[in-house]
Amino acid sequence: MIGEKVRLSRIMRKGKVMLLAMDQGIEHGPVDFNEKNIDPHYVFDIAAKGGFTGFAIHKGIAYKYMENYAGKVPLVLKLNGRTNINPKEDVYSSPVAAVKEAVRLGADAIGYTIYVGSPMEAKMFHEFGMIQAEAKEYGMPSIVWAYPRGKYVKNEKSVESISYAARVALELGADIVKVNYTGSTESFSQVVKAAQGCHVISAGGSKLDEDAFIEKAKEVMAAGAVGFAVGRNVWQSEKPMEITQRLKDVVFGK
Ligand code: FBP
Repeated sequence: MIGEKVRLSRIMRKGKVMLLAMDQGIEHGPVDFNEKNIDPHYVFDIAAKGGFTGFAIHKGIAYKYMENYAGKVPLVLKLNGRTNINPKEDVYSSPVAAVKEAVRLGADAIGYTIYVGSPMEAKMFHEFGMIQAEAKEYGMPSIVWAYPRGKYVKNEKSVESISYAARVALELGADIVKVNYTGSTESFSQVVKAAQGCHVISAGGSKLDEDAFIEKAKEVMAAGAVGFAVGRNVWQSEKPMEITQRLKDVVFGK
């Protein structure tokens, strides 16, 4: 569908993706923020001036701040969310926004988290299925944050469980799947293989030493992934524009 292609071309530059994520306020709480980055303007500025191919946020932030940044960075609207106060055993992310709101806010993609293997998986599959069908009607691409998580998942970091989650995203119709890195190029290429054409991007994860983060980025790209959805490693950095440039060099090539 033409709308989907047009929107995807804004999220994907030269076939690569570099999203800045700031949904941690719901997912982890304000504990992730400091004096500077607690202000959404600060992080929006990094997204816009840093040339990110998208900014992944919840609707409350989008309604209050997006008008200042429209045309400067594409919007990826997260349509579900959860806090980490709830038990991990039957982890569930609830729909919190509608596809129509994403359209109204001028989003170029929707983001949706699915906890593969959770006892609540069936509900999340159903809700995503309905939401994604509606997104398709608007020509809106979808990016699935696919996490193996919940009491039936033996090891949420194993290559097997992350490959399974990536495959689930393909089968559910996601255009892009965001997974946690498996720790080596060799193992991550198995994840990319499992996803078969559903473009794989890696999470940034908790803040690393900056050289170590760039090494990780090189391994991710060498595995055939198309980029990142990164948050804390950028906006928790003392020099966010510098780490952004280094990451850009890895993702898009110098
Ligand atoms: P980070 O780069 O900060 O890890 O952000 C990526 C992300 O997917 C966020 O979009 C999301 O809030 C968070 O990670 C989820 O983390 P967790 O695995 O702790 O639930």
